[in-house]
Amino acid sequence: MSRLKTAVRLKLLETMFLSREGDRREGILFRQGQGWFQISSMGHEALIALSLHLRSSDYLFPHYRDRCLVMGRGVTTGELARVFYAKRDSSSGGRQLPGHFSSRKHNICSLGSPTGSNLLPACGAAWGMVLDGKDDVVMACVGDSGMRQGEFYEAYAFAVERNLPVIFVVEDNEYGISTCTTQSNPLRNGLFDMKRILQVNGRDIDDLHEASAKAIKQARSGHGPMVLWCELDRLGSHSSSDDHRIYRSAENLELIQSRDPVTVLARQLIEEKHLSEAKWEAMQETLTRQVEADYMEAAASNDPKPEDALEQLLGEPHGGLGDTMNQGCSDWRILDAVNETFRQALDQNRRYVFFGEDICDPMGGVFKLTNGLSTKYPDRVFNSPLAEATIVGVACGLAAYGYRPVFELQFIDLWVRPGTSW
Ligand SMILES: Cc1ncc(C[n+]2csc(CCOP(=O)(O)OP(=O)(O)O)c2C)c(N)n1
Repeated sequence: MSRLKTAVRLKLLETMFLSREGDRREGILFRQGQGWFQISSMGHEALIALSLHLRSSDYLFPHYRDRCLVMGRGVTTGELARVFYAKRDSSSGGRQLPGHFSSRKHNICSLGSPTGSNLLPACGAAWGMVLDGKDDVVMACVGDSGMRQGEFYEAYAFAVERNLPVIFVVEDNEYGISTCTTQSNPLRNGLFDMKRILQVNGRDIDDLHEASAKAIKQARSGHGPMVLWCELDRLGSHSSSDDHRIYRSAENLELIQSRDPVTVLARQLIEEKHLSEAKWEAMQETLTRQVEADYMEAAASNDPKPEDALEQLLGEPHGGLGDTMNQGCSDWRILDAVNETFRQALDQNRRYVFFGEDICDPMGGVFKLTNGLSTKYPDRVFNSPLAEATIVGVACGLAAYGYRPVFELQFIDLWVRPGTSW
């Protein structure tokens, strides 16, 4: 395995410590009754090395333990502190939980609370890159427990089917809150085509750097998705609402502390004489003071205002279709008007993409709404797999990336309402 240059290792150590200290500071503040929730990334810091091969035009759909990875993309402690306090001038204007990282500037898309729900939108963004003919990539991260959600398998299947430039990063810390995942781990259960999996020591920046180089190169060069399976440790409790001493043994806690990636990297650098004990002490002291100052400044900044509540919800409306919409014939059925609207949209704006079950010709949709469209616009009208989560999730990602997805759910009334008889 090749080693990163010393200057890079020192820089990564600095950011890893900053991330660790930010987590520690938030833990203290939470216990003091400041802030509403905290989820720590302690133990996941070495994942910052995954950012080294990413370009600024690539996209990241992070896991909630990726504080250090998003810092590797350029997010600062001050910004994260404002997210912790849900301040007005934070990435979501105070709407999102801490840990639901986002940054428009750095192409970091926020996750929702349902685990695994960031993966299909990640595929949507990756599809947008392919439609644009770009060689950018998407990195989409998930926990080892969250990746048992159906969304992971739908996302993986869609990415393979369409050869999408996605690197799925599984952050395998062996736990989903209190449940040990060793029995349910699909990698150990032999579920994957191993050609697409790279197993990585997720505690080691060099291993992560090397493996991500391979995965990103494959995705960037049009060979489809890869899964980076990173083994690492969750050093703290699941969240501020949990105490992992209830379900983890003292021996296990001692073991994971002994391989703490921040301490291990600092010790390596000291042993190799690239860092002295005194410098490491001084670095920790300076960074700790810096983090404290960032949180004090964030605490004093403005809270969101009630009148901001409706801001950031909708994008700019795109140009309308104009008067031509009124030129239909009096004998048109509603579906003829819808079909004509779709045709004009595709005609006038290359950002429109259609996707749904059976929407292509010769079927043209089970209700014929999309009749004729795939014949005229084969590069923007596609049949989807029979997978509604894929349709909705990919639409979200493609829209966030800047397309105008018109995605059809064939039937919405498949579920019987309580009290309704068949
Ligand atoms: C769909 C859904 N079910 C349950 C939860 C509650 N929940 C939040 S995190 C979590 C465990 C996730 O573990 P893992 O994916 O391994 O990530 P880790 O916390 O270990 O980093 C659970 C059960 C949720 N947020 N969403």
